[in-house]
Amino acid sequence: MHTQVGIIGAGPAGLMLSHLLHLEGIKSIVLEDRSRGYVENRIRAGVLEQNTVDMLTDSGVGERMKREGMVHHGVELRFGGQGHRIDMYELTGGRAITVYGQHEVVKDLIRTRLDADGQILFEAEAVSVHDLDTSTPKIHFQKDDEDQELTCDVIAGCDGFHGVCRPSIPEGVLTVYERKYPFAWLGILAETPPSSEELIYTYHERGFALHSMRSPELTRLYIQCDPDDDIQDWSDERIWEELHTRLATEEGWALTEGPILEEGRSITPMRSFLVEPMQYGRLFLAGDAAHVVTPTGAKGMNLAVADVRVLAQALAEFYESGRTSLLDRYSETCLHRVWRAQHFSWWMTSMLHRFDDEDVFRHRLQLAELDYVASSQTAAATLAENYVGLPMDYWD
Ligand code: RFL
Ligand code: PHB
Repeated sequence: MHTQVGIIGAGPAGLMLSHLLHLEGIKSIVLEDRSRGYVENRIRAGVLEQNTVDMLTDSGVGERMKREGMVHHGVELRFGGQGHRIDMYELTGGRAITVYGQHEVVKDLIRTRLDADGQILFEAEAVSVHDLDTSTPKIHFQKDDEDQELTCDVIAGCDGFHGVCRPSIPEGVLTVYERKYPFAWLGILAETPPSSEELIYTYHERGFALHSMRSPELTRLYIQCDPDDDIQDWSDERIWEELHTRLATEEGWALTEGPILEEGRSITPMRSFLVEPMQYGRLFLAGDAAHVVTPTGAKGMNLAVADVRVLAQALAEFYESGRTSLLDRYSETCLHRVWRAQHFSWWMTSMLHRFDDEDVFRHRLQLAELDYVASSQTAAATLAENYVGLPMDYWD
């Protein structure tokens, strides 16, 4: 089997890349370990920054998002029993976020690729990658219990944090940056209308809580928990009690409860992770395969699609003229944005989570910082412009 670009992974990065390449007349095959049903129902991110919305719209896959996505102009910071609205729209000269589930983006991209006769092989596990430093790299994969080989000009490693591509790069090539945090997020999806029109990021003595949503009927909620917690130990009653306590306000804000859906229940450890460079020979890493940010900044999926936009443009130049100037700069170009997002995500995480109960000084510093962001236009503008996403040409 042969194609121009062999893509491993049908998450937002791999699917968007395949779609953008198709628009440039470049052929690709996507190999995905899981079934179509699995990737289309995997509940993950929900916040699209303006760049992502623009990219989906401009490339012709934004129609359902425009109809069903919820445009938010503001976000709330809640601490000390009080809410403080950050008017992102006003502070950024008219930029906003759109709340639309990652799995909905994945569904839209899969349908668009298949309608255009694109090749996505589901339940095809890439086992190993070979000849990365030659002009004919190869992917060995298994489908229907058979070993198969895909040869290509370029491999795009869009296979997420646990994929096969990054570990295949020879030792000594990559510099790894990593930070683990002493907490995790317990996430749930509840069948109940959101209790607020906008997202609420809460800092409470008992830990972080986030009120988000997926639709007018579905609420997405997260609470900070211990990374070693067993999900079985979190009964529905305990989850709701903790959410009520952390999200409570002095004015008596009410959180509406509803049945918790099994598919949305998860515990996610917090980590910041990044490798440099994001390339080795003809292998290019994109999205979570190259970097993971803490979810507090809502940047992971947005970075994944920003990476592949850079990669698609570089590959377009390569196939049109044989030049590799953009491909050679791929990693450097992406890493400006990735490091900015790493910092923003780390900052939001540091400001909004309970670290050490004994460290009262740190707790007071966090409150002082929140107070500053909530009351200073300048500080609020920093949060707003990062949250809605810096424009794609910001570093040009
Ligand atoms: P993905 O989505 O992990 O896709 C990788 C795909 O590769 C497949 N795969 C393989 N296929 C074939 N052969 C192999 N050997 C393979 N190994 C792996 C996998 O099955 C999978 O389908 O990576 P991608 O495309 O880079 O996308 C990254 C995003 O998924 C991720 O960054 C976001 O979900 C992070 N994230 C958030 N990002 C946002 O932008 N906004 C948010 O609001 C947001 N909230 C979140 C989040 C992630 C969370 N969790 C669960 C980690 C909230 C949470 C709780
Ligand atoms: C979500 O809705 O899943 C979500 C929203 C904001 C975040 C993280 C996750 O920062």
